[in-house]
Amino acid sequence: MLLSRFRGALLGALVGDCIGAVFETRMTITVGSVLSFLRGLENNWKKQGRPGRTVLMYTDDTAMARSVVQSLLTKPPLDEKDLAERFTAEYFSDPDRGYGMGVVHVFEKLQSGKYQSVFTPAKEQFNGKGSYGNGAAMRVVGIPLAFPNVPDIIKYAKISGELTHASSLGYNGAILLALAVHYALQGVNLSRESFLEHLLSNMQEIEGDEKSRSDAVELELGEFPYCNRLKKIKEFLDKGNVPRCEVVEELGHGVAAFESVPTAIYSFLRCMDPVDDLPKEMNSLQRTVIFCILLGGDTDTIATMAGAIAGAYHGEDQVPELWRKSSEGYKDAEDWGKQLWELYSSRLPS
Ligand code: R7I
Ligand code: MG
Ligand code: MG
Ligand code: MG
Repeated sequence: MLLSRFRGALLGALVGDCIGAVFETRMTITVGSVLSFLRGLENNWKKQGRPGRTVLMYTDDTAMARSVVQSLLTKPPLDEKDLAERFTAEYFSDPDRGYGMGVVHVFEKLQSGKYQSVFTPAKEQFNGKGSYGNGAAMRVVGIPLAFPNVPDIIKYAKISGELTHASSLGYNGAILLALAVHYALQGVNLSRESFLEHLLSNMQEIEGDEKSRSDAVELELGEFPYCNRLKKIKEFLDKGNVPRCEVVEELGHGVAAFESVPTAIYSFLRCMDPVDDLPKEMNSLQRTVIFCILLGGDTDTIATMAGAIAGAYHGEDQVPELWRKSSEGYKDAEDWGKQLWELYSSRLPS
C-alpha cells in the first residue's frame, strides 16, 4: 500500500475543509467565484515570495478528525473514553470552529459526567433519537487508514460515531464514508463499478439490521436509505453529465449524513472524468473539491469527505502545493499520514 495514499487522504480531507469553509455561508457559488478565490490565494503567495503561510483555517470537521487520528495512534486499537476526552477537550479549548448546534450538548454532558458513560449523552440527543448529522462521517478518515480489513473498519467507524451520533443514520454515514476511503486506497485496481458494488453489498448488510430499519422508517426515509442513494449514484454515473441542481435535488447537500455522504461519493466518482465547466488543467482531486463546493450547502463537510476519498485514490501528488501549504495544520496531516501508514502496514496479515 502506498504511503502517498495515506497522506493524500488526510491532505485531501484538510484542503476540502479549509477551502470548502470559505464558501459555506455564501448564497451563490459560481465557477468564476471559486476560481477567482483560488487565483487570489496564488497571487498572495507570489507576492510574499515564499510558500508556507497558513491562510485558510480548518473547521470542526478537521478538529475532530485530528482527535480521531491522535487517539488511534496513541491508544490502539480504539479507546472510546480517550476519544471522548479528546473531542471534548478540543472543543472547550477552541470552540469557534463552527460545530453543529446539537453536538455541543454532548461535549458538555461528557465533561460534567467525567467520562463515566461515554455513549449516553449522544443517545439523549434530539429527544432520545440521536443525531443524524454528518459529524460522525466528516471526521472518520483516520479509521480506514488505521485498519486494513472491512470488519474492523465497520466496527470502529460505528463506535467512534456513536460517541456523538446515536442515530443509525448518523453512524451508518460514517461507516459508508470509511468504507469508501478503504476501497479508494486500492486505487486503479478497483473499477468505478466494483467500487460501488462493494459499498452496496456492505451497506445492504449494515442497513438490514433492526435498528437501521426502524430509524430510517421513523424518519420517513424508507428502509435502506444509503443503499438506495448508492443506486442513484450508479444511475447518475451511467447518465453522464447530470446537472448540479439535479445532484442537489436527488442526493442533497445538507447537514444530515444521508444528504451529504452519498453526495461526496458521487462527486469523487464523477470527477474522475473531466467536468465540462472546470479548467482542463485541473486534476481529479482539484475537480472533486471544487465540484463539491459548487453544489453549495454544507460545502466544507462535503468537500472534506470527498477530498478524503479522492486523496486516498489519487495520492498526495494531486494535492496542489498551494492548497496544501495554505491550509492550517498541513504538516500534521503529512506526519500522521506516515504514522497511520505504518500502523496499517503492521496490521496487514503477514
Ligand atoms: O453532525 P454534527 O457534528 O454537525 C456537523 C456539521 C458539519 O457541517 C460541520 O461542518 C458543522 O457545520 O456542523 O452536529 P449535530 O448538531 O449533531 O447535527 C447537525 C445538525 O443536524 C443539527 O444541528 C440539526 O440541525 C440536524 N439534526 C437533526 N435535526 C432534527 N432531528 C441532526 N439530527 C437531527 C434530528 O434527529
Ligand atoms: Mg465544519
Ligand atoms: Mg456549519
Ligand atoms: Mg460543514
